[in-house]
Amino acid sequence: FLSQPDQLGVVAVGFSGGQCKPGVDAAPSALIASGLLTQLHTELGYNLHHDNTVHSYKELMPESDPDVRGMKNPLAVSAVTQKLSEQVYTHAKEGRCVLTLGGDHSIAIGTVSGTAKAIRERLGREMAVIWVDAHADINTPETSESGNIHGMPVSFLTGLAKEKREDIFGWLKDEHMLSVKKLVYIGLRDVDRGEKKILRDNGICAFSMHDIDKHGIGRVMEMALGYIGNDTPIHLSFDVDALDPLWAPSTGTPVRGGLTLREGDYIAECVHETGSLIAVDLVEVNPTLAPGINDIGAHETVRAGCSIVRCALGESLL
Ligand code: B3U
Ligand code: MN
Ligand code: MN
Repeated sequence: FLSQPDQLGVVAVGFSGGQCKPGVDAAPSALIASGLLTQLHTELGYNLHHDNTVHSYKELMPESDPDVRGMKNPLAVSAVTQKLSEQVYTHAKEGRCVLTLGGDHSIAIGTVSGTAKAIRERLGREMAVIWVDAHADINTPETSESGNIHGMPVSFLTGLAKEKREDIFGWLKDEHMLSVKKLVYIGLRDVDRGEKKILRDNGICAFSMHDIDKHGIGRVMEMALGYIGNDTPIHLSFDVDALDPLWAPSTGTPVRGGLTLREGDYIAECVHETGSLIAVDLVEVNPTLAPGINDIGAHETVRAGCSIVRCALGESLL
């Protein structure tokens, strides 16, 4: 095991500033209220290290936060992710697997940078990231059409986008970085033109929904894990919009033609089976975007998110 097998660091991040729709900040409370952390403790046997706080990082919010290079809320996203990076680092440095409940996907700037640094220091290794998402989230500020930073985290984490200002991701140093060679996407189906060029130019390993239809999820996971290689620490960053809106409708940018919940669970199970999992992010659950009567869409989405997390942490082991 690359982390202590029964110790879990938990960070709950109620942050929505990486995109424009309010409500993703309510996800951690909804996931916790549905019993996720209790189950991880009582059913899966984890010793949880959690401050029992859903962080909103209000104290970090700037009074004014004008666009920079087209990015929306750049100061807020930078400050929150910098703080989160330290929180995640502290858990990972102790050898704990780290579960982060988001929040929109911009928070991965904090989670991935935090684990990357800890794994370098603790194991002298470069980790890999499996990014499960309908979107590639690899826009640079210049290629982005929306200006939403949740569509850019991978470009900042890999150094494809850079900003000198310390207060706008300039705090990301070499030790926080992820190699483009250690990144694998699964579930892509809504990738911007500029992003497709970035994926091609950098030879980034990506399995789209087309690939999953063609080969099946079993073969795709063999190829994805084969690409990463044995014994490489893995950070799983799971955007709930990778799932088809049938299973996860309550999310900011649903895209039809996605993973079944069973396929999502299978991805998480395969990553667990490697024994190399060092962190899991679950992001983009938005319980306030709830189609259907009695918020059924929100309940389904929260249930789906909980299922993915439990699978990644070993629920399906016999
Ligand atoms: N690629 C688009 C849309 C998007 C990215 N991530 C989500 N949506 N969830 C963008 O805004 O960069
Ligand atoms: Mn995403
Ligand atoms: Mn997405």
